[in-house]
Amino acid sequence: MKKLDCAGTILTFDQPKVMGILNITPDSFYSGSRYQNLDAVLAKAEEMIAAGVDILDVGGESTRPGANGAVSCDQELERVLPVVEALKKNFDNIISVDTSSALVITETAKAGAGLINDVRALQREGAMAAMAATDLPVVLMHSLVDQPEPGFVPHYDDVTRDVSDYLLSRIQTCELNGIDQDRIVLDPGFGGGMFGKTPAYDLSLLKHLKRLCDLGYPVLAGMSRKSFIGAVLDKPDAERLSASLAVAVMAAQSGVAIIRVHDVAETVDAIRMVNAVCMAD
Ligand code: YH5
Repeated sequence: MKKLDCAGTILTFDQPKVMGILNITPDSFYSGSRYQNLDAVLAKAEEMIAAGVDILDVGGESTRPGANGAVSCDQELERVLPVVEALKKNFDNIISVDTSSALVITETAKAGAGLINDVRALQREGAMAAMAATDLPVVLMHSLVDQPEPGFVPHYDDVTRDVSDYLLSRIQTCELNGIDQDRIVLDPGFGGGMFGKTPAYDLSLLKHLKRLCDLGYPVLAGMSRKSFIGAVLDKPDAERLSASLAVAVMAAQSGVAIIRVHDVAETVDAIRMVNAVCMAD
């Protein structure tokens, strides 16, 4: 059975765990005063916990298209650290930190984070060493691009194989740097242009997601409301919930360990239902 030790809390994956997206970037709901912002994040976290979330994913550097580019590590830490501290103080849930920065990894691990989620798979300067110095698990996500550039057209011969090969090579580098295999979570990095995929590649990755799960590591899938859903349905973010649940169910059936979503209550119900069927005779 795949499992993870998240700073003393053991996550088992008899059924997929739900990770709730707690966006704290200014382009989401930054409303002036830091306190107001912190209160809003805590209220959102409380709502997710009531809905059955397993992991709270805190992100300070917006990777969303149209965001104001890279923020400095200091700014990112300034945004993320108070949130991690407040979550730690108020709740018992596992806190995941969505970051690529060595400084943010080190400081949030000290503050009680249970998991580091890096869309750049520890490729930023110092991130690998900072990660090795903690005991925490890390999500290694595949991305072809460091900063999304409009007009970039990615190409893969076999997207699932190319993504697997990349992630396996990152695991090797982790091992050489003192990060054991039992701390690793893999993520194919759904997300259209942002992570160097087209909608067609995202669909193919989902169709063949079981191949990634069969590598033996816990796999995280982050598809909630993303652009490949928009491309299929021709609908804006706000109208992608039903389809997000459909792909979450498919990911669950493929054997993923963690599903990263905006809509926790709905996803928890969907996964519970999948699990009930899986447990039937
Ligand atoms: C991920 O897949 N994604 S940030 C655009 C959207 C909706 C959502 C157009 N961090 C991932 O969530 N971490 C992000 O609608 C992530 N895996 C992991 N591990 C982008 C995002 C989003 C972007």
